[in-house]
Amino acid sequence: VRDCLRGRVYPQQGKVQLGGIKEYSDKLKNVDRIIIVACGTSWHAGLVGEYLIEEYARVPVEVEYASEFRYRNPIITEKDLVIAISQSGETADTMAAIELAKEKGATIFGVCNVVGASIPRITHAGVYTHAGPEIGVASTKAFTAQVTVLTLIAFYIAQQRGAITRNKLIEYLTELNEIPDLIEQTLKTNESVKAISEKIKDSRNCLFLGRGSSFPVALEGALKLKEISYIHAEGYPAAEMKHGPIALIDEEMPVVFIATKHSSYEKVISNIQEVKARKGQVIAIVTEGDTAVRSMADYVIEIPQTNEAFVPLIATIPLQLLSYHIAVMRGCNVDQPRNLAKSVTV
Ligand code: F1P
Repeated sequence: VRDCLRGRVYPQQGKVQLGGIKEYSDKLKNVDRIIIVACGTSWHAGLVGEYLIEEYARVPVEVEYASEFRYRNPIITEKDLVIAISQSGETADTMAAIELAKEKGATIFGVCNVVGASIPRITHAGVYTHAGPEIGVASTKAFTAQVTVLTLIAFYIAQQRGAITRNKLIEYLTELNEIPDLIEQTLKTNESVKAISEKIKDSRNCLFLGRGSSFPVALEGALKLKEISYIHAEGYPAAEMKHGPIALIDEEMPVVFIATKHSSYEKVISNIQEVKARKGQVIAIVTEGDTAVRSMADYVIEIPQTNEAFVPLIATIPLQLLSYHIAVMRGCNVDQPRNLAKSVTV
């Protein structure tokens, strides 16, 4: 994240600089709709981007699985801005989605980790995430870097459109600059996450729930667990639980909540009560010093207090650690999970 922010954020001046996309500042000022296309973890980063861009820049955003988008006949015009996100920059579905949108005249930005990969070569402009090489197949630091870049894009568009005051922007950018330190602090939860992993490592299923921009974090937590430990896991918006997944909850079911002290805190607490009433095991990611969730949950993982906009950057870390420890305890190869390829090029 530090590398990702370097040279891009000037808090004292209230400025965000994002290389190539600066040439499209007029387009960003007037854009009516943004379509984000991606696969897997990158798609989850795109969903976080949707929350942030809509919240701060007030531009409507649609987030599409590239693997589906490319095979339908989507309505795209030259007025649209398409943001393609890919760690590897080689994902065939994302490339096909880009070509389709390009044919229809849309402007395409890429958010990619590998300098000189295929996707940056077929987009009009873009931003490299500079997360460094992902050693394992499952995306981890690339996700954090993608979310960082999307956060900056949201602020940049908000700035171009005058949707955010200069003082507010300075405040956000100053806080964003502190995120690398907060992530380091969050990594200190490792031992307690390992102890929790020991308790739930033999589960057959696991549910991840969150609201707002913590919903994509829940999806990503579930995907990591599936990818590297082969436990069946589902991510849901917490409010959707009562529309189906609640039927699955019993004492065998660990339910991981992202329950930080932000806008939907009270509502998440009532979701936790619903799970406890059905004897589910609750593991909650909470804000440091929280007492209300602690008194209900079976296990809590504390993360530092931060602005709601930056919760996905921090809350994802303990979920990645949780999947990692569970996978190691189950004897799985965390770097090379079965059936998964680093980049899906067909
Ligand atoms: C997309 C992706 C990854 C996943 C796995 C398969 O890759 O779904 O998120 O972890 O590696 O591919 P990319 O387009 O972000 O490189």
